[in-house]
Amino acid sequence: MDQLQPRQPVPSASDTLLETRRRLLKGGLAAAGISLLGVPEWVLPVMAQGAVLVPFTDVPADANFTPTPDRRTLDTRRIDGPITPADQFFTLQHYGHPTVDIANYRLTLSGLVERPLSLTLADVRSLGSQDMVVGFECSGNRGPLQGASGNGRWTGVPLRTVLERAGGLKTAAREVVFFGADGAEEEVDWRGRKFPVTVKFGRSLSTEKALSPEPFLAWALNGQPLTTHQGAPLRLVVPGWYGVANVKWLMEIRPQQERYVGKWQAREYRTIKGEMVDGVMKWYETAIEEMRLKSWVARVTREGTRHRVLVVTLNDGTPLRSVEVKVDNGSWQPATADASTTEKYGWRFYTYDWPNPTPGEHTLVSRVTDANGQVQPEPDALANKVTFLESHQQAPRTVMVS
Ligand SMILES: Nc1nc2c(c(=O)[nH]1)N[C@H]1C(S)=C(S)[C@@H](COP(=O)(O)O)O[C@H]1N2
Ligand SMILES: [Mo]
Repeated sequence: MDQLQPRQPVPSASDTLLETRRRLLKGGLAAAGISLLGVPEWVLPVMAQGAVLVPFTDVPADANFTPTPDRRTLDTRRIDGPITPADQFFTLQHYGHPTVDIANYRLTLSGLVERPLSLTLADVRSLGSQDMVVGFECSGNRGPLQGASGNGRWTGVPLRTVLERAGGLKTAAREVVFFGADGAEEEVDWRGRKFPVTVKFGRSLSTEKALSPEPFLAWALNGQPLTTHQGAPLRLVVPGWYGVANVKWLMEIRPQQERYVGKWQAREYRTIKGEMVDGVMKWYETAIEEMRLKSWVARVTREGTRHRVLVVTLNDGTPLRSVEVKVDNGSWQPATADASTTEKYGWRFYTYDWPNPTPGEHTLVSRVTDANGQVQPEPDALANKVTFLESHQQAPRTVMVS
């Protein structure tokens, strides 16, 4: 998996991030994409009238968010409400967009179901319909912009209802595997030999998770049919889990007895982390499942002399106890929960009113604590996590107050 950062305009030797930062520090705001009035041109229409963005110095003001077919990240400084519009929802996939014949679409239930069958989209939709607000991020999402994250209202049917339609699972089933329409011919390594295999994007859930009430098959986002980007016509959504679980262009559901160890389950998406056990460093390799407790500073706005910090959180659905913000070397200050974001599996917004910041550069960081007393790790607490997935540590940001 490659970098999930926004694509910057190709930098010339003199136009690096550091350079932008230096220009900002020198007060050359126009050069950094700020208009003469001191108002960034990309001020949010949705921010309170007269509110302006306080520029971050850890990303260029004119960072380029032009999407490619395989990568679209959200400019999180422009978040304008709890629901991410479908055309701004981050998207990524590993084999490009497959061609799915929507008119003749069939979802196949194979393997250890009592009655193997295939369903049209209308069949699936006839099983029932419910809405759920679910936010998720790619497990590769990380700072400073955290753009591989989104929050939407999904419409679909519980997975277990669909499994029941196939007569339920045979008792031997231990996992349920989900395959997308996308894939490729690949050389799969095994003991130093390579085998040509047609690989489909696949992920599995334990039968216990698959039969739990939450996972569902979705055909709509924010009231509109899924677009190709979002996995039309049908995708899996596993609330509280990292994005990789949410198999798009879903074609086949296959309960099986064996552990599924396909590439996107067992190899590409895993965390390798060292932990000291009795004074000895031990290495653990784990799968990517529930989202870890995370918060991040999305933006700072100024309205008159009033400065406000917006913090966004995501986790596995455990209720939250508090969110706090720290400025420079100050003490942690409580942030206020936004009443518009109370969904269990959705983004939660918190705001912190920053009293009288002095002109100049400041560092801001947020931390979230859940109802079990679990605290978001310190910025350097995950140093022994050598793969960048699950980067949920506190993420300091720098802003320039004028
Ligand atoms: N079929 C298929 N589903 C997929 C993927 C993929 O490559 N193929 N990528 C996964 C990953 S890694 C992420 S982060 C999410 C992204 O979902 P989105 O594009 O709707 O934001 O889709 C997941 N589902
Ligand atoms: Mo991902």
